Amino acid sequence: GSLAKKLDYYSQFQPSSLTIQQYLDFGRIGTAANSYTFLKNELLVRLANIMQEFTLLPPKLLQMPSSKMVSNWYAESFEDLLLFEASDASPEQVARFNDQLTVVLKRHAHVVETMAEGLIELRESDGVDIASEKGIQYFLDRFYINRISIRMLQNQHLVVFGNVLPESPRHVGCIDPACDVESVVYDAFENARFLCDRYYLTSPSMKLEMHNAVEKGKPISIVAVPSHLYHMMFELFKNAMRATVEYHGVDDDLPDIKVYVVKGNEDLSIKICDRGGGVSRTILERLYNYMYSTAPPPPRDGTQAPLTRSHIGNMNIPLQAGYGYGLPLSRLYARYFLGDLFLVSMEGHGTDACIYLKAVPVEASEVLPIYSTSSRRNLTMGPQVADWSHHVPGQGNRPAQS
Ligand code: W6P
Repeated sequence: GSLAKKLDYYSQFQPSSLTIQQYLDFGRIGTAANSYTFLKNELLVRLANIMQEFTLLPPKLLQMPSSKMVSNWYAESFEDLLLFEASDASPEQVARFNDQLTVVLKRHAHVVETMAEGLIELRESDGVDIASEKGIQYFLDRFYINRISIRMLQNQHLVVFGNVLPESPRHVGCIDPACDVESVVYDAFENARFLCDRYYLTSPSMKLEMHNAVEKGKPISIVAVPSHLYHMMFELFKNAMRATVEYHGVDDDLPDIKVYVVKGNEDLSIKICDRGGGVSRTILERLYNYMYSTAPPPPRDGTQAPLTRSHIGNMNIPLQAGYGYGLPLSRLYARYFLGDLFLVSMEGHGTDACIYLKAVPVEASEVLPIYSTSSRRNLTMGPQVADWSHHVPGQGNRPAQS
């Protein structure tokens, strides 16, 4: 139909990555009409690029009711925005567009939870093979970073040119041009600590060291989206606290969580070190795996005894959906503007979580998935023949495959 034609058309274009500096400039000196003209096209391009990848998911997953719901939301929003394709940038059109954006934002509010339901439905209907799992992992990283970027565009437009209020007079949309990293760290720590105290009746303390290597002795501030930074820090603190309390026990003295924040010429680096016993590399890998981390949220009515394994593992339940996507999503928030998030763990000792962010606003550029032959291959690749050999317990020598 015509929707398929429009999808094909818009997915031929690569999304235009913006730097955080461009977002700032646009928020400061741009006009509503220009923003509207850019956005109505760019949103269609970003939606089309990811909708094409959606269709390449394993058919079994696409048949699940929840996946169908999500896919329908994208189709609806794409169609809603197509209505503005040919319209001019008059104040009336811009106002209508803003109302439509508000509808779209609301429609997509629960995409993450709903996709997680889809994965549960898939797992319950029958097992998931390794190849599908790899494709799903690859897709979800791209899908969620695409979603972060689309919501960023919509939010910026609505705060700067619509009637959504900014967090403070300093903010440009959801960007803080002078984000005080120390206060975000304390805020995230205090809120994680509140949850930890409620669950365990104890919590570790934090030792924070700040080092501004660029302007010695000055507070560290960067151009950033504070909510993204908060999300990452809160998640890492919850994990570090849980590991610390579980490893040492609620009755023992707990080792501090040590945090280092360093601003260099290129990078803002944050390291969060716990002595919570660490995890093996096998388990470390699973922490980023959507399939592995997808569990139905436990009931909230208190029918289960407190402090069972599942409850301990879900200190985050009161504040979020509880699907355990905190870590993979945090890594996407870091990567979104060319940063990164790593975990380095020593089993038997503890874990270091490192976040890197671009300290220079013109270098912090959006990382966006592009629909291409290469993404199609990654999504649809069948099981690959091993090109490294190692012993697999329970399997003898295997005949060489071609
Ligand atoms: C752990 C596991 C983990 C994940 C993320 C951050 C900190 C930690 N500590 O033991």
